[in-house]
Amino acid sequence: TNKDDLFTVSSPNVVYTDAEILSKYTYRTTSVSKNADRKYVATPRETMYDFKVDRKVPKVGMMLVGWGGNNGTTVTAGIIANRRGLVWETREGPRGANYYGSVIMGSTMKLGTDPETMKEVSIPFHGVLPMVHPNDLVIGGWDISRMNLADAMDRAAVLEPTLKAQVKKEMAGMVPLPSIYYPDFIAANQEDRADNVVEGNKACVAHVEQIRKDISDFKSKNNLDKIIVQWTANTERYADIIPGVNDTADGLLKAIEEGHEEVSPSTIFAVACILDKVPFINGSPQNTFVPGAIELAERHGSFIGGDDFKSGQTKMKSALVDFLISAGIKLTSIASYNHLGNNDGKNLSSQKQFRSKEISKSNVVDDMVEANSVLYKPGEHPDHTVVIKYMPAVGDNKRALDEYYAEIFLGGHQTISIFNVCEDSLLASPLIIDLVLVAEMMTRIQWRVSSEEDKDYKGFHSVLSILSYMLKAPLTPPGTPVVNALAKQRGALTNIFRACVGLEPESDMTLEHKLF
Ligand code: NAI
Ligand code: DG6
Repeated sequence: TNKDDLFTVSSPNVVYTDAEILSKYTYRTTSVSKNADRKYVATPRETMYDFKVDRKVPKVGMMLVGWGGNNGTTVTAGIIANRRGLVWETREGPRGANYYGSVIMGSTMKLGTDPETMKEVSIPFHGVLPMVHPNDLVIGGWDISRMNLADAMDRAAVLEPTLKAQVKKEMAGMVPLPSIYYPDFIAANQEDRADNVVEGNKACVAHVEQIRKDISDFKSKNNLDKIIVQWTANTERYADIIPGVNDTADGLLKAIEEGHEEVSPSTIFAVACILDKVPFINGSPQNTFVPGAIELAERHGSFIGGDDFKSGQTKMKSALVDFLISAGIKLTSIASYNHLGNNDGKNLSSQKQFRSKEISKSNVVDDMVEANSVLYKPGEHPDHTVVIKYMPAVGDNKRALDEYYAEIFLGGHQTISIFNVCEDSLLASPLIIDLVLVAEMMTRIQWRVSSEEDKDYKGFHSVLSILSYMLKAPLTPPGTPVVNALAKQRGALTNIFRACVGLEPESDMTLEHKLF
């Protein structure tokens, strides 16, 4: 075994070599159909898979689109602070760098139970598979604003001055690459930032090629094994889906060649990454992944993931609604208000960009409602309103107010009111890290059906729905359902990682504590 391994699995189904972890894993599901009497028939099914995990942790570059924004500067300063183990004074005393808010770096997973003490043994999530450490990420990226990262960090007004002072010198040397800017896609109020743009204001092949070149230059300059690109730039408006333009891979490539105006900058970045098999994740709500982009990713076997970081209000919603509806309580309305004063809020004060966010924030309870046919008739939904207001004075300190109104036993009512206040970018930055770490890990996991041993191993589907926990409107492989419920999303992440080392899904049955 490797000296960095926190544990090994002792099982005939798991083999460790210097280069790989090989496991045989039996996946058990229940297939449901209806019989002639229209009654459900549930049939247990099982498939044995071979998983192969590449143990060599690569040197990875994280390239952010929108690097000079609040998230981009905050995550960069945060990683530098962690790498250097910084401590800084605040009015509440000294504070040190940490990765709080990152599932991978800040949470644990139950490995199993110690039969002697009967207690659970948990290990850091980061230790389950051989993952990249965020301190080792080499960071770069693009922004339509030329400001260096130290000044951009001041502009963001998120971090303590005593922390900023310690990272300032290093960040002053970081300057975003020029980016592509099609003014129609983001709010008009962003125009004064755009002083760092590649020539041309609509899609073209030269833009795709420029991004590919930027990525490959960054990779070779920093001697990297792999790059992951993430969109944390402004929320764009939705692109119209036009037959022949962006509904197929070939149509999209042709539309770029012909300079069609309905191809967004984020889709250009996605296409550039897809063509080079560089994983691309969209942290904003717009429909970057038009059907043509998804088809292109499938064609090239490239990883994509999105959409829109699920940081505060929506994360709470996907946990709370899951709890209410699973408790048999009939949620009848959700009113979600936000006000914030950062540049994201300014951009979202424009109607078309707000609309992208309204969509991603609104569709997050559908699966939970649909699954409960006791409480809701087909097509019945709780009322759901999302309001976002730009309030410059509160800066990045977003306020999110939510009222959940529900019907309880015998016609009674329950009202739950939540007031959530915190720096938005301090919630989003750890998600940016998790998305990179998990997406990278997925590039080193391969599988095949055990009974088809003569076949080659292959990667997971191009659309990385395993990233759903971190995202408001999870993109899933075409035709597969979206899961919004937070616990289920975490279960998928946890249990896929466990399967890769031949461990059963995390089970809370604890029969060992009940049957003796
Ligand atoms: P921000 O406005 O501070 O940063 C965005 C950056 O993108 C700006 O520096 C801007 O100059 C740059 N930009 C705009 N168009 C660009 C392009 N075509 N190419 C390169 N750079 C471009 O916003 P913030 O707060 O960092 O958020 C970034 C995105 O993440 C927004 O879309 C936001 O809605 C989304 N998001 C943020 C969350 C949070 O909690 N902070 C959570 C969920 C999503
Ligand atoms: C206003 O809601 C601004 C948005 O960009 C959000 O702050 C961001 O999408 C995070 O949303 P949530 O719902 O995950 O807190």
